[in-house]
Amino acid sequence: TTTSHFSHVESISKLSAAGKISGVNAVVLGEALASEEDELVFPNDEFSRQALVPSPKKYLEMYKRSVEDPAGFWSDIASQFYWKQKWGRPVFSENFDVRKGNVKIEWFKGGITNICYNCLDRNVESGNADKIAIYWEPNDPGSQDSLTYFQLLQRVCQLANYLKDKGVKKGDAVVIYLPMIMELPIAMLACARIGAVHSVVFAGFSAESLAQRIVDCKPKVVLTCNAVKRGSKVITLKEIVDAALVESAKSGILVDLCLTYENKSAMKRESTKWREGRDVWWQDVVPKYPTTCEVEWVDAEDPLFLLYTSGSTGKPKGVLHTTGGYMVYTATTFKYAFDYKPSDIYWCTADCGWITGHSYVTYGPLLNGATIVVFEGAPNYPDSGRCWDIVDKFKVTIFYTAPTLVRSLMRDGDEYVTRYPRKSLRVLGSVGEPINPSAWRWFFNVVGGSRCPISDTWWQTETGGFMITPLPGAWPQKPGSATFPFFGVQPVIVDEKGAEIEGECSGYLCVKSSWPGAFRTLYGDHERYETTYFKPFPGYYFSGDGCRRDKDGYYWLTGRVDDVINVSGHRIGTAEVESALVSHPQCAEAAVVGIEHEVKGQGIYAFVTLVDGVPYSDELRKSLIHKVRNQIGAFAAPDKVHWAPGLPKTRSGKIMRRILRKIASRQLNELGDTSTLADPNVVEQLIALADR
Ligand code: 6R9
Repeated sequence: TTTSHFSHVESISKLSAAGKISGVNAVVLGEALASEEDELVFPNDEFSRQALVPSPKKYLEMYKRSVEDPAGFWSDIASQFYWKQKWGRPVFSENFDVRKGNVKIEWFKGGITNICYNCLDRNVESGNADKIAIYWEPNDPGSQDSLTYFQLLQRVCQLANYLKDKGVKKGDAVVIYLPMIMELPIAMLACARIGAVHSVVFAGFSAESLAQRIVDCKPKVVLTCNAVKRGSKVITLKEIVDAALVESAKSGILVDLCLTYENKSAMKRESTKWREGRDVWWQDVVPKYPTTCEVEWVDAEDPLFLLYTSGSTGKPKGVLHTTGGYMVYTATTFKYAFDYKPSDIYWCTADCGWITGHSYVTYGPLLNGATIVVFEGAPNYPDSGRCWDIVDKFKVTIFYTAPTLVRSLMRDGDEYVTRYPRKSLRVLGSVGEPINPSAWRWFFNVVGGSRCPISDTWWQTETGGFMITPLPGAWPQKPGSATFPFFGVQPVIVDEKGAEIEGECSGYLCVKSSWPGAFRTLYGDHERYETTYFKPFPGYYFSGDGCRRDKDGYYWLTGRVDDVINVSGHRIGTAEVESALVSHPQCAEAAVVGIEHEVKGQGIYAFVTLVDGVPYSDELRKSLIHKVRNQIGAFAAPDKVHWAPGLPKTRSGKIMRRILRKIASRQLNELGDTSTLADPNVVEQLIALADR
């Protein structure tokens, strides 16, 4: 039955009937309340009146239909896009239950379309040809660039033609290793246009991580640039690609084309290391190609992209998204969760190397014909006011970012914000990790001038788009809560045994039944897909997150329950960091746990056991950290290395992370029962070495 999924809806209706959701202007009730769950922030009337979903009642209507008649609800929306051929029947089919056979999800199967066509050609033809698609802000302030929808289409077509000419065909993989320059969304769209499967690798990943991904997806081409400036640093990306290609060749994967964009402001081509025959300058070849390019029409279930993400084992997972469902889902979630209107100027600070940059820098907004801002640099360069300088410069109306940035700007002080008027802002967004109530209030009061609703969007690489999110203006918010499910999403909270719990409760967050944006498999490893996501709680998709539902039905995400750490909104598997550490010749064993971190949300705390006879030193500590930077990327560098002559293990040899977490957070009187350890003395020893 679906009745339990409406309990949250009934509860907002009750609040509304009690007159609580009406003409009250936005206020933060604040500290005097007994619990943070009682703090309600009301939308102001003026905002609600113009909102796409102006009331709980409207949401209730739409939500009910979306779960009672998903096929009808989603086909109505899908019909607004261009389909060369309409999808068949059924609109979707799924097996979500591993006990009944292989997990399988399909939406709009038989429908023939192209997401690039829907992002660009469709908007150009409907009168938006001269509308700005992308404003580009470089690392160094003072200049800018932009492309209209028509110009963007032309650039995309030129690259698509080039790739086709070089033999890239439908279904081929293309690896993109680029910073936030316009060529990054251009590259994604060009792949989509010709049916190639892009795999964007965040340009903060090391050569080894890049090589690992290249070996897994075997691309025909790698697209990169020579270098990028981030803040005052120059990062030579091409050299990282060179090293990665040497590495992947060792596994027999040879890439014979590396298209390199000359990012002049960071580095001139003369200083770039070059491999004749393999490397080609983008600017020398791409502009010579025609500015129109026929679309490769694909099935709704043909793959669109692969994006690698961390799991609880060392090997990253290639999350695979297909075309039709992803298109419909990202466009719809973008529109409603940000109350998008054609006059908006939208800026998402995420990098296209992560899922947020796929769904909500590129596809979702462009499908809506939105004007987006793409920013190359660092948010605190030249100073902590940079974001608000950009907001004022482009008159940004919707600003979507991560709690880690909010907390770091909050620490730098209000003056950096209040120096700028920020009058254009009307909606704020948050993603990547739970936003703590105090950061929420600062974001709301100081950045948003107490007038902009905050969409705290809970979702994952795997979900493709928003799952639990506020709809601005529809209902009161609670600082720190992602509020209620998006249309078509049926979250459930289950206990350890996998039984659904109703009403006010805490447990594991799962989802019942599919939604169009769901990932369809892990590339080349459908078994791991089933084991990781569908076997833990049969009948459901398991998110890996813990969650609480309060008395009013609001959802509060409480963080990962697996061996994944969330550092500044980046997902890092403890096993990946451990394997990087033990690849250091002087490290015998490593155990990594997450600790609370004021700005990053979580920090990385590594316990290391050295090879017999090797003394622990400051130099060795640095070289261990260096190893992780080299193997994964700077963002995964441990914040603290703790020398551990021995690790707390059970008699069967399993490391007891629970104890390590307590030692790492110095909660030494909460160590619990240590009597089952093979050697209980190691705990005392670790405590004694804590501050070495
Ligand atoms: C979109 C994205 C997914 C994990 C997810 C959860 C955490 C993301 C959140 C949030 C609380 C939010 N997460 N958004 N937790 N509130 N609004 O970040 O994807 O990189 O795959 O990470 O991030 O733990 O499971 P991804």
